[in-house]
Amino acid sequence: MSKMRNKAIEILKANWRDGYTVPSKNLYPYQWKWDSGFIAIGLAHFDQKMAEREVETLLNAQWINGFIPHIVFHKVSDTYFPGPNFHRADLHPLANKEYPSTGMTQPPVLGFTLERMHEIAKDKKESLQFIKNNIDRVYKNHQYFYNNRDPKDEGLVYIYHNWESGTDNSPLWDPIFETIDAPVYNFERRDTSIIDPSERPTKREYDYYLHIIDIAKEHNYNDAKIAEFSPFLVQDPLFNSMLIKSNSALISLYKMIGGNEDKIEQLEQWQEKSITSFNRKLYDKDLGAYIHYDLRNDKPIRMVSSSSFSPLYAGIPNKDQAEALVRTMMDKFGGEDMYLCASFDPSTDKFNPKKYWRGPVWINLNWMLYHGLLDYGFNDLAQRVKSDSIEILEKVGFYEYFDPRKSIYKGDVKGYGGSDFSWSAALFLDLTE
Ligand code: 9YW
Repeated sequence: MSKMRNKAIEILKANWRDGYTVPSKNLYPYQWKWDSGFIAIGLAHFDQKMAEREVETLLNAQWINGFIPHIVFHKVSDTYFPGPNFHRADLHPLANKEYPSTGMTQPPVLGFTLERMHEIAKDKKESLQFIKNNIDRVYKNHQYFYNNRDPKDEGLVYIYHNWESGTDNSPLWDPIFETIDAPVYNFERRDTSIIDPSERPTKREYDYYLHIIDIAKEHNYNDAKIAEFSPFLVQDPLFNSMLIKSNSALISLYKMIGGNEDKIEQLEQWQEKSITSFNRKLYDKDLGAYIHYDLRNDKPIRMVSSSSFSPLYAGIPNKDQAEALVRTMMDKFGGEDMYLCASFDPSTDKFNPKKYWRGPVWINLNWMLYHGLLDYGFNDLAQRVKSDSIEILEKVGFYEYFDPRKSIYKGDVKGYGGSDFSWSAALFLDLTE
């Protein structure tokens, strides 16, 4: 184990770029928002200062309206497409002038990241000071979400692009893309010259991704216009669970540092409303799972993915719902021949065990599910998620995503996507502390 831990630390040090960490050398040469949170948790295990700098650098890229972008393009690189010249975040009048970025976001990890970093920190005094210095910026980010991403005032925020979900090419989005008339773009992908194209999204999928960005750009990334015109507008249980988990973390942290009663009260109001709506709108009793809601076409997306179980991590389900989730997880994802937890329902024909978010196991989702299951007292299943994650990483190394079928782990087998992948290394450190 200690050999693996040393390797994980070595990877994180090699991916460090003076103030932030790239998810994977060449493949992802910038700072990604949700990666950054998970990475900071790993860094905290061996270098508190590095972890703090990681978070601070991301927060420095925050916009005047509280928005935090999904990629911060610190140094121009020609190994990734689309870069800053395509995204043109500067079209938004409140964009950060100093840090070029995208005009979309990613799941709100920073609240629970700060809380976990504080638990890990050796120097609690220093950590407390760090929290005092930065917590309001995270609060402002939550305020941005509730004020700008919830047009019907439901307590549930929307994402306007599949890249905002973090689960880029999940089959969840297929029916939405069928409603969109995207042009055929002429561009040069970089990812497919680094990674086997069969493990990545298709060219046609990229056309949709670019087209949705172009529509947002036509409106200078104005939130109200995006809510009105974006062909992709979804309430995502994973994204909202992470926001709710981060709300709870902010409440605890504000209580710890004292004062800030107004913010605590606001956070508690958001929590109550969000959790009620979440259970009313996103829980599907027949499926025994949480689902996504297509706000643009006003209909539920009745499919089960690893995101369907993420509300466990945020304390959203009641006891009956939590039990139903566990049954669904075991029935559909948990066969003895499978590692938990496939990213998409293995019992459907959309499942592809090799392709990115259409089936492979991802360590960040497993990390959330592990904690969620533990919180609800499903100790055996939590331990299985944890030991499955460790076993895969030990078998093939710190890749980006992994085949859930146990039968293929013989002979010369590898993980998929980028190697020496930062959050796989970081969360391994946290799972095996
Ligand atoms: C892309 C960096 C990102 C993750 C996403 C994952 C992938 C590819 O890599 O996105 O081109 O943005 O899907 O969740 O943040 O690791």
